[in-house]
Amino acid sequence: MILNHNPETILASSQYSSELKSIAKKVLNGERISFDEGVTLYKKADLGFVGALANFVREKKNGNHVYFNHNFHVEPTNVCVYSCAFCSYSRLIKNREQGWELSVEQIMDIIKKYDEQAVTEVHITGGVVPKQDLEFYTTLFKKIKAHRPDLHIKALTPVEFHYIFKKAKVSYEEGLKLMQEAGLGSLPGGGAEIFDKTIRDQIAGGKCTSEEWLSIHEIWHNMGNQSNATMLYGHIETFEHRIDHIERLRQLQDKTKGFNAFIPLKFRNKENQMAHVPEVSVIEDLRNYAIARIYLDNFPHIKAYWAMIGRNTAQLSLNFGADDLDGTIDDTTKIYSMAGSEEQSPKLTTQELVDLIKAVGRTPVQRDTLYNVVKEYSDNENVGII
Ligand code: V47
Ligand code: SF4
Repeated sequence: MILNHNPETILASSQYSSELKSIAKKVLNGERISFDEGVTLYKKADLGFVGALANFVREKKNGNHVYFNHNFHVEPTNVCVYSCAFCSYSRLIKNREQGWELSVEQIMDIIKKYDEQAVTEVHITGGVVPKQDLEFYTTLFKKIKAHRPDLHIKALTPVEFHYIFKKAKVSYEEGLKLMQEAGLGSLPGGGAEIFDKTIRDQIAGGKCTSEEWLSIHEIWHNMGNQSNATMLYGHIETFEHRIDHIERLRQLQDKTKGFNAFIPLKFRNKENQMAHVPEVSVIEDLRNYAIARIYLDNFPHIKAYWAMIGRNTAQLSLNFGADDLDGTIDDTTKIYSMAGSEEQSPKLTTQELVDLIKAVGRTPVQRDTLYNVVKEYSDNENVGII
């Protein structure tokens, strides 16, 4: 395996087949690779090969920059009407006494805790319960905006929207418009899991379909807004299913250009119904970031969500296609610690994020949710007080 970020080395090497080299030539010429070529990368290309190509694409798109933001999460409930097999976090509605269900006032108390802090984004998502309906969320968003107009609300996934809008008997268009008017700024990428129906039915049966997930993002984009997209990988899916997933995202992005970041989410197997399924290796995580970077030629950013993958692998991923680490988080999410992530209390200071990025020779850039630059940390510059 060649671990060298000069992609020309790959073309010159006798180690790689002509099939792989023809894919490399396409990537280096800025041409799009096909579904079958994507599958070939997963099946036949080693980490050195996909890493060099992904780094080439990443530097063409984002130079040496690594983005992060100042954010925190609110998880309004961990009770859920669904019971996805991979979820370690939710408590079924019949066991709701084991979970939490926050009121609008309790959430506002969390928001107010950040009054003196320079956070730019609140990320709100969690389980699905009847009480947290359209009225609940529009009231919440209005209150957050009245209290702190500059705080960007990145909230709810199509899983939640589909349930909420159906219950309120409004169309996706009407519902999203009401959410936007109340203060919703953008959509996070959750709930996508894996789009293939047979796998989705097995691991996330009953919640919104892949078509519904894509349709909600399309409508949101057509309203002039932006969002992210995730893929839950490393469980019972095949490489073909992963390419099918990112192919559907690439097609929608061609139409709308509304996605900012693609976020691969590694399946973590602690205390869920799929605990018998082993987790994939770090090598596979890095290959997956790299192939996503190569395939999704129309996505501006690939995010390595450090709270899920761990800060060490996230740092490594910065040389394998990823250019975004998400944010400071401030120990406000339980989804991954409960699923077995090495980050049991996810919290990084600005200085820690900056150091982590500089240690691999990249330039840290603090961004807002929509990737406007807040501050670039050039060499030897102190972070100062945040
Ligand atoms: O949809 C749940 C995943 C997602 C497990 O848009 C699991 O910026 C692995 O979407 N193993 C929610 N994954 C989190 C999410 C997200 C996170 C960070 C940033 C953004 C963004 C979005 O978490 C769920 C599901 O796919 N998940 N359980 C698990 N055991
Ligand atoms: Fe509910 Fe989301 Fe967990 Fe599925 S992944 S059970 S929808 S909280």
